[in-house]
Amino acid sequence: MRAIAAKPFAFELSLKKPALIIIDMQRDFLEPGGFGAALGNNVSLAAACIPAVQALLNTARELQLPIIHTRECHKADLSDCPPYKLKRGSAALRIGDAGPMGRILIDGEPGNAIIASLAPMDGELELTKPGKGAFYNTQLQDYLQQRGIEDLIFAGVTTEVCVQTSMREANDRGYRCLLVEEATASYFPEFKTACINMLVAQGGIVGWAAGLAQTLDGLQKAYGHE
Ligand code: TIU
Repeated sequence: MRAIAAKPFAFELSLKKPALIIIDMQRDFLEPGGFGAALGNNVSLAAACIPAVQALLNTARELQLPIIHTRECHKADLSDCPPYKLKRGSAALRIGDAGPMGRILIDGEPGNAIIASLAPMDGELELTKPGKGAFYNTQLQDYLQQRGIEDLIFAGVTTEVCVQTSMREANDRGYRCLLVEEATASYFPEFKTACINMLVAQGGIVGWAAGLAQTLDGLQKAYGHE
């Protein structure tokens, strides 16, 4: 069987390749001085997943899977940022304020870039999103439908915020979703564990979760040496 060993049961791989969607591996969330740190978090906890995301990305490139990278960001005039979102977090450093890596969470600023080791390559979609979910106010649904993509493999940060929101949005739109456990991280390890348990509970109410080794093995067996 072409499948990835996963929870709550095997994730079958069809002839149509799944897309890899990497959520918000941007400096804002992974390096000191960005939005994640401004919210009071220890960003090294999120950065711990970088090597696993790299391994997944390398395999997806080798096997020519469609690849999508998202960035959470707002327009320079903040017209796409809800007032409540602006007011939350630390008063000292809010969205749009000047920080050590440029204006916090603003499209095009140095801190908003995807980290160099995971930088998108030609042919990969780099998707800006104003919300936590990757479908809200973006062209993602059109992009996936135009290519007939039915299955999504998720990685990125943070597990219980942007990754979970995007996975739930995708599940409601009919995509089968697999989250790769080592390739996602949270500032709160206990939230990551609870989130994965929630997603796969009740027979996979939102989707599947699998280890990195199982995912790479399943993908190689299904799509390698074609
Ligand atoms: N704060 C937090 O955990 N996450 C976010 O604000 N955005 C994403 O998850 N990308």
